[in-house]
Amino acid sequence: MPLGRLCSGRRNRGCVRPYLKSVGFSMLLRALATSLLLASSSVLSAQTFDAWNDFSASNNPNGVWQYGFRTSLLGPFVRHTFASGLGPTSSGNTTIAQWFSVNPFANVGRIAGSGCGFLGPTAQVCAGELYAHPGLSGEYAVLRFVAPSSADYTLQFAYRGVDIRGTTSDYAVLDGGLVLQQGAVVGFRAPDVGGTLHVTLLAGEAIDFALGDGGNGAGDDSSGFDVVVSESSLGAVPEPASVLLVGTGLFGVGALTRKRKR
Ligand SMILES: [Ca+2]
Repeated sequence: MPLGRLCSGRRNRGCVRPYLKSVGFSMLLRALATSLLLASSSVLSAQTFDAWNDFSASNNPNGVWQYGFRTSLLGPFVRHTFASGLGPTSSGNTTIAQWFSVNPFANVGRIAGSGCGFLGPTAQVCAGELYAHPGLSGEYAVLRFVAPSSADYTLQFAYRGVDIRGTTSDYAVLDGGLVLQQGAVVGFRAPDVGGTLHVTLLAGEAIDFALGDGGNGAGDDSSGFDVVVSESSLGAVPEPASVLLVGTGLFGVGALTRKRKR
């Protein structure tokens, strides 16, 4: 059949309607938009975990988080079993909730109030940052993230020294026995060190954010750090519901097309 003149909207007698117009272009757009909107809603619902916001001094494990230490950089992870709601204070303006073990200490915590205060005579800790100090015999204080599901994750982390005499510690991000990234944490509130990593984790797989003594002992090694983990939207595996919804939308397009052909 030879192509005829396309309908212009004014002279429609004997003309050929454009295909998309013929199946109801607005209906097509509506079906596609609905499918994409519903599919994207599952991506937007991907969870984000903020270690400071989520911190608990009563639960360990605490959801996706655990507080503990490694006996060495590649040593086994040991979960802390003792939490202190009130830590040592010297200036009287700081309370800290923290997990630690009597030996090697290796504490992980956060201040209970707002603003900044001193923990001990020289460690300044502020709301919004977690606090850690390495163990006394080379142990690493560890914040552990355990993947709640098999997915791609983005790890955002930053460390800074918070001892006014100048911290000399080091951080490492580990996936089991694999060091993903490490670096020195030195000085007092010098520019943050850290970064962003993208990883694929199986459900139950752990990432450790570890703080060590920098190789020169654990004196004055108080450090502040931030960790936020989020499921990556780009690499996220579509949820079955999303696939179903997209399929439903495409089915709707197909149904419109078939209806027109009859
Ligand atoms: Ca040190």
